[in-house]
Amino acid sequence: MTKHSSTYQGLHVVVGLGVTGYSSARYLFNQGVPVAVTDTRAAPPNVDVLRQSCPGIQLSLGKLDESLLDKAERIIISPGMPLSDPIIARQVARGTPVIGDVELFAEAVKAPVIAITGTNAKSTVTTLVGEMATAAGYKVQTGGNLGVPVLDLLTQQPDANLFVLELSSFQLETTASLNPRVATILNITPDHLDRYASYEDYQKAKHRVYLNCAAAVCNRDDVLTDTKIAKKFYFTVAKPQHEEFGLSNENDMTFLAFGDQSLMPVAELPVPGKHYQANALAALAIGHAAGFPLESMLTVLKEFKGLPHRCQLVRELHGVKWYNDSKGTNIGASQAAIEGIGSEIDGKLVLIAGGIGKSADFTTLAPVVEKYSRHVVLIGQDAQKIATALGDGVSYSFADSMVTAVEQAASAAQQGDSVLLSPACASFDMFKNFEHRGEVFIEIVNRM
Ligand code: UMA
Repeated sequence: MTKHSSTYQGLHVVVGLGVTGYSSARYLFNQGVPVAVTDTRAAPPNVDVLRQSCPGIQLSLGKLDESLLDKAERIIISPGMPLSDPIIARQVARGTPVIGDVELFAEAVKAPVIAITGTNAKSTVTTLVGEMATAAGYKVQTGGNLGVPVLDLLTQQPDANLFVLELSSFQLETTASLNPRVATILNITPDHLDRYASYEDYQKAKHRVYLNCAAAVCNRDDVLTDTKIAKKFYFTVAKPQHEEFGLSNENDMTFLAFGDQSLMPVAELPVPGKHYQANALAALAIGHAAGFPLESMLTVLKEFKGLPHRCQLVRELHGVKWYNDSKGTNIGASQAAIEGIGSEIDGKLVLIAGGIGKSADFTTLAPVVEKYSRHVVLIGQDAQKIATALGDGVSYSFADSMVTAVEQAASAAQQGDSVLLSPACASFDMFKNFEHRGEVFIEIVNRM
């Protein structure tokens, strides 16, 4: 049986003072549990707000404080810190429990949880499912990797009767007792290979989402998402089998479908692209597994306009559409965006890509870039590496700032084309985060 957090009353050392570390420290402090924080950075975020909200809390900055960690009954590690860090690995070897904020949440939560992971589309699907839950009458809290840390969700609406959580592989590594009502892996493609020893290790971390779940939702088109859980639901972008969500064709029109029942034309979805149709089907399958009524889910799908930084139309200028897909932080995400938009326009794509490539193999992106793009403008730390991987079949140029990238894209684009910022990379070499990268792009595009 899982021990409740109240079983542990000794010192809890929080590692990291980002969004998660701050949330965890404050949560434990307010529970009256002894808590201290350590961070490798000399000046991490949230120092001032932590001191204000948790007066007297012990803070040890500039490196992980081993003597403090040695005294810990439990360590609460932030998702950005790998368990393989030698100092953390030593604590694990000593037998000190090392858990994440999601495990603390799991120990305290009373309401059912829907847990959503996947390499891509998890923010969009989590948001959709959250809105479907609201439409079905739940008092729902939606968050996790999406932005609001899970412990804040718990405290901000104590009478919530459902939680819809986006979980990253990093968070799942340190979570054991969430026992979700419904769990899903939407898709798995290579990502974070700078963090994991192998692609298989990354897959294993994702599969932890299914631990003790009551029902699983799997992607019929991606065998890596499948699991042996008995109660299982599927979605696919092919024709669905009995009790599956998929796409049907009637009179030259494509419909979202459930088994042999056509539900609504995809043309009524306000967000374009096949990749978004897969997201809509995944959300329907998750909602169905959770018992939401179909009609209210379809109403949500007809109204949902998509998330910012996710294939977001910024403007149309001189017959060229400009899209911000700054959330494309890995190859799978950008591939979906390039195919999704590229297959629907008459012209070609001009792609702006690059940043921190996280050791990914960019040769896998070459075929889709070659098929849909007229030109690629490369930015950031791994621009040269990406150029080499894309090969001779692709026209490309380098830009050392977003302003130059936009200028180069504008001169390459022809009427009927679309310019797509979908970097396939992390942003931290040039920007604070992917939101910042997207906002800078939007501002420059709107100034043209
Ligand atoms: N760090 C240090 N020293 C430390 C602790 C952290 O240098 O002692 C660094 C990490 O290496 C990392 C950065 O600080 O580069 C932030 O790490 P963090 O664990 O403090 O991150 P948080 O601010 O708590 O944000 C995390 C998620 N970020 C990561 O997992 C890297 C956020 O997801 C999430 O919204 C937030 O918790 C709330 O749950 C962002 C993300 O990029 C969007 N997620 C990755 C993804 O989606 O691919 C996993």
